[in-house]
Amino acid sequence: RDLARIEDARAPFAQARWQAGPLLAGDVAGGAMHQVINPARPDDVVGQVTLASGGDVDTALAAARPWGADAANRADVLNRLADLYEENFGEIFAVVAREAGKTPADAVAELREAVDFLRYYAARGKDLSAGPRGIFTCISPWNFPLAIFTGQIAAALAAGNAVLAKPAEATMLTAHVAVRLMHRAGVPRDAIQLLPGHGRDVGAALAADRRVNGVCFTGSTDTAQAINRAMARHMAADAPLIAETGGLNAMIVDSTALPEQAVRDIVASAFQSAGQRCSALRCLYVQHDIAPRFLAMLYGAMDELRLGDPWHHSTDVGPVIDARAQADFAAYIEAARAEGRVLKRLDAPEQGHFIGPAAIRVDGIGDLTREVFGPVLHIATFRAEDLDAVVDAVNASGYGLTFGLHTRIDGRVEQVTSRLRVGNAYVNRNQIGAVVGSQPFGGEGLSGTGPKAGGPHYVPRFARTELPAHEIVPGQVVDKGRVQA
Ligand code: UN1
Repeated sequence: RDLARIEDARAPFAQARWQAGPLLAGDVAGGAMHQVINPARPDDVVGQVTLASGGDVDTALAAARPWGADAANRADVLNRLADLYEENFGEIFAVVAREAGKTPADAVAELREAVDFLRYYAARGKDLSAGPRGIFTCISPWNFPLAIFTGQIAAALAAGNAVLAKPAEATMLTAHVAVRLMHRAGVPRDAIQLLPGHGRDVGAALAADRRVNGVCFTGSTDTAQAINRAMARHMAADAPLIAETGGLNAMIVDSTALPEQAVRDIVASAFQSAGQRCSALRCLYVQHDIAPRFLAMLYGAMDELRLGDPWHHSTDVGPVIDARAQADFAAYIEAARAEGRVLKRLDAPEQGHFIGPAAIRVDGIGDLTREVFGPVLHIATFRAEDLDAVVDAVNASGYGLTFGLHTRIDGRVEQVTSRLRVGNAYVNRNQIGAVVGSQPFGGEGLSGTGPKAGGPHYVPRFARTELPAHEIVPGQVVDKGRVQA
């Protein structure tokens, strides 16, 4: 019955061509046109986007106004938006499938997470005593074009800020659908403005502008560092960069693990969403004495994966995001093949930007020189006496996002997690799909600045910092937490 409902709701959008562009509280000048093609089907034109010009960035900055409504009103509007997302699931499932290559399972997760963010941050916004910072720039990734896009904006809005949203270049249509629903829910047009465009133009201009009071970013570690440098130019000591970045995520499977469960969780962690999650498993450590049998089971499970058009309900693994990603992974896997390190590789459909999920042998996580953001799993083995050294190697990567451990020895959980520096460690389950509210998500080191998304400390970071009473000096005027000389 649910499938029939999804089919009916999606059907009107199977051939739709979305038109998108800047949504500003002022006149749009507009720049170049950009055509959006389905990454699974080169003949499917999904829509067209008018990119924001430099003039549009200025218009947006000049027009932006923090959301004057009180926190309870803002929360009502964000909750209404959550309802609108749920009511419009047909259009949302269609646009994320055709623009971002999301399978039905991924589309469901995407919508659920977006709705959870809205309701959770709406509630946290009501607990705030401090006022908004002012204008927030939100720069979001293509791999969660609705959930992370919405989560960043919802947190900034819940605290009362004005938002300038710069969606990922690959998923500007989804962003446009979302912002139209934000307007319908009652978010004022000067509190949420959409600036689709190239990061190096629009994103860089927004991050470097001194009228911007904070930046929220999810994406690569390199880009986060560039944003940080751009913000440093105007020395806005109090303008936060809230960044969630890359990961080189490991999982350890010891010889006491339940093999069926571990295999299922590895396949989900490494290959769901075609491996295009910052939380995805990149480097698996299997205890050496179980490795031959265990890995045979894993490769058998990989053979069951169905690659194909994410529009179909039978598809497990969709395409990667674009031709560049596809060529990059193909070259990466080919280099490993030339060295005799490919352990397993699935065939991929010829049409569309597909990469067959692959397993590649490595000695350890130290062999990974970069985050490979696709369906490529690296596999190493370890001996029981080297467990601490494995954890040290994971820490030495400098990243610290997710980690998985499969074991039935209680003491081992403590042994591993007490040394480990990661944001999210999971035991005897998969390591993707953190749940808003109960499993706040974020990394350590090169993986992010914190606070964790979907956790209690996130929304307060978008509000002004309250000064403790002893820092308030008689003779100064205190206005909602900000001290003016
Ligand atoms: C990302 O992939 O950019 O837990 C972060 C998860 C998601 C990851 C989102 N919250 O799988």
